[in-house]
Amino acid sequence: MESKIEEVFSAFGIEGEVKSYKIFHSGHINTTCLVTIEQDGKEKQLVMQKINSYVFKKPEEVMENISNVTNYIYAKLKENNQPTSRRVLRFKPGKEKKYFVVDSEGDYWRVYKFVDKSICFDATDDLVVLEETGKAFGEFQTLLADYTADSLNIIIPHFHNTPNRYKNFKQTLAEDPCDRAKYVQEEISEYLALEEIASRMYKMQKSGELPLRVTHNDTKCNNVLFDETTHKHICVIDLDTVMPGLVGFDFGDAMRFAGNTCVEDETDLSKVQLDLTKYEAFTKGFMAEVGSSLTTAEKGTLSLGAITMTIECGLRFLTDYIDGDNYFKISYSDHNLDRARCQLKLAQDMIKKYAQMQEIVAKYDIVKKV
Ligand code: GN1
Ligand code: MG
Repeated sequence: MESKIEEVFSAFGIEGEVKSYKIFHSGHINTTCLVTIEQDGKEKQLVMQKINSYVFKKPEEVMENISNVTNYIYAKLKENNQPTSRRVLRFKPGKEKKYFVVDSEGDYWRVYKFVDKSICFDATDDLVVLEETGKAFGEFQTLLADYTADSLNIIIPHFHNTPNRYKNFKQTLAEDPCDRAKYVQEEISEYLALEEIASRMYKMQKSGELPLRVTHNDTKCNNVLFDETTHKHICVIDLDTVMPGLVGFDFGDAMRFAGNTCVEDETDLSKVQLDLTKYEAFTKGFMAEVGSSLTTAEKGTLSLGAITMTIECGLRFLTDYIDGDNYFKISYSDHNLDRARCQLKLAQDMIKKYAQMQEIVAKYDIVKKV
């Protein structure tokens, strides 16, 4: 890694002596490294990331979206007389004002300033942190409300097109390249039984019942930075998949990840369920930021968004398991299968708790209460 840091930093024209580095392991896609350098006697921290080219076929388009969106948020904060420091990621421009460099092996790298005194949570039981997470993703929506969604590059076509995810799943199953389908017959039929419910929101969008907005599309709680002392949210990170999408999917993916009583790859399924107190805390924060600008249909499908995202993500894990683990990084051989089983259990529990989830959303529907 040392020589790669030297190579990438020199391509970016970053001067100074590399003091130390630390590799982060929480993301499933990109390789992320925190680098401490000394510049003019002062220590400075930078985050260096290799963009996964299996997942992101056009890294230059990823960086075009990210630089445009972060520059837009920066300008918006200024316009609203809000502080800009730490509130949005700032990427280093490389040559020709492109926000990446390509190394000798053809890999794409980006670098941004580490947000000082920030932390992120891979999981949390702290309801205040969950409410702050809701605020962070709600605020992200609000800041980008006037951004022209059509101008964004479509980074991964059909990313949250659940019917298409089912189509890919069935194709992979038919090919069964690693002869693994025989081990997961039960999971396969349980996921197939959920196809109709998981496809509802996509159909509602297609028929014009749900609008497309600029969405984050990967709203895991570890994609929010918090102040290390106050635990207030600072900004949203991991902007790779910012694209037009459904607000219910941003809400829902957040609850898939942070509303679970367990981690995403919990193997003791008796522990896996939706924690309604976590769901309520997140909903409170999210609705306070963005609730008043959502349509009735959008508010009415936030809970369904959580069910949809949980099924879809689990199905993607199962597809990748059957395909031979090409997409998500894994730490052991059945990792994707464990993730898929955990999501299935969570989705089934959400379906049972649907009425309570809807009541919680209604409780924080500000417009209705006025
Ligand atoms: C991936 O990059 P990371 O780990 O934040 C994935 C998401 C999944 C998530 C599941 C580009 O996110 O869609 O929901 O794993 N990102 C991409 O943990 O596929
Ligand atoms: Mg990501």
